[in-house]
Amino acid sequence: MISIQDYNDNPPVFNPVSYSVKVREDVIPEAFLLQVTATDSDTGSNQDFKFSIYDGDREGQFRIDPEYGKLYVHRKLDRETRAVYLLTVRATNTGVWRKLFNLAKVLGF
Ligand SMILES: [Ca+2]
Ligand SMILES: [Ca+2]
Repeated sequence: MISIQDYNDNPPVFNPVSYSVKVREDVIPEAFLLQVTATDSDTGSNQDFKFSIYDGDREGQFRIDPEYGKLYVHRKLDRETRAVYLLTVRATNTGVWRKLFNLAKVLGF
């Protein structure tokens, strides 16, 4: 018998790859906004990945749960300071060999 071992040749894939959410400026910190979703077609530890905010949130206004991809408001928003956010979120394989990743866009307005 020959058993073929899995190699990490597939990055996590977002589905969908873009999201949008309307946010009220008086939303309380730690309010849940939306959940991004991704899947990885490898097996074992090669299909494990974590979510992170990759770009678009220099002020740290948002926070993402690394395991489940739930996006939260982290700090109070002020529409008069900034009315639109375009975040790039990333799903990255956590295995030791290859850190494959993909990106998705989240528009908040
Ligand atoms: Ca594979
Ligand atoms: Ca993978």
